[in-house]
Amino acid sequence: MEKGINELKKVIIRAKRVTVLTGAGISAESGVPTFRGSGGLWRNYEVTDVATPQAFARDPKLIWEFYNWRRDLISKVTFNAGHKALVELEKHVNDFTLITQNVDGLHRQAGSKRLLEIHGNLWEVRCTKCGVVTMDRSKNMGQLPTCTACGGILRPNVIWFGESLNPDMIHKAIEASQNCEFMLIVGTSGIVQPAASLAFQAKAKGALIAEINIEQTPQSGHMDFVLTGPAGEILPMLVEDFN
Ligand code: BJW
Ligand code: ZN
Repeated sequence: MEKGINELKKVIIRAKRVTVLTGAGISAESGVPTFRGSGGLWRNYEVTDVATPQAFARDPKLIWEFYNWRRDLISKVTFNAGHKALVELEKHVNDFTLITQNVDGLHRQAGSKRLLEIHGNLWEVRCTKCGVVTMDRSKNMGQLPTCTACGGILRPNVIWFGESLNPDMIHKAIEASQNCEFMLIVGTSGIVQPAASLAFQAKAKGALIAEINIEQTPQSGHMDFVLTGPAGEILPMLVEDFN
């Protein structure tokens, strides 16, 4: 691992166009549970049971219970050394984009600016009737929150399975992936599309790609660098020579 890290540090210190893609693993050391792994995500539910428009249509109170649990949990945690290291990287690189699949808001809380939250934000709600989007940082939105403007049922403003990503957002993410010279993939299982394809789009355009994860993923074999370990330990090592 040591040799890999030192070579990677040389790539990063020289790179002018860098794109980073993060997933749930970067927030794991803050205490935010990841989606996949032993035990399921919440109670006995898998993410595919609670993060679909069909599940919300069937039982919106249950889905709000899940999101209220997430809101409460995330309100009690803070960003970690991994999030902070990416803020340092952003300061060092001319052309930098951070694409995150996470909805927890911890990258912004840490100070990241050039950020694309491609799966939305847990702290925003959207009216299912009039479409208005509002920020609401309540830890508990109640059983079935409604829109103050039209009375419609509110939903979390996040992207569920089967839903399209915001076209402008995914366009920018693809552009940042295709135009970078180096892409860093942190803490994602690399199975949810279209995010999972971004690393391959970068590589197809000639970028070097690197993965930081505590375990191997289906994408590991395609990486130019694989650094195995916690993001909160490895990311600070990558930026420790910046002044
Ligand atoms: C650590 C660590 C530490 C732990 N340090 N690492 C093409 C082919 C097949 C299917 C599709 C396709 N295109 C679209 C689909 C369907 C679907 C899809 O991808 N399904 C797959 C399951 C196959 N995609 C969609 O529906 C997307 N929409 C779309 O493409 O629209 C057009 C379309 C629709 C339908 C058909 C075709 C086209 C939308 C996807 C939305 C995903 N939404 C969620 C919920 C968001 C809201 C919320 O948070 O509540 O997003 S699901 C969930 O998964 C969440 C995550 O952002 C996402 C990715 O998960 P992530 O981040 O990778 O987390 P984990 O838990 O999986 O992995 C954590 C990793 O961290 C692990 O590897 C650990 O080892 C590691 N780790 N601790 C470093 N300390
Ligand atoms: Zn409304």
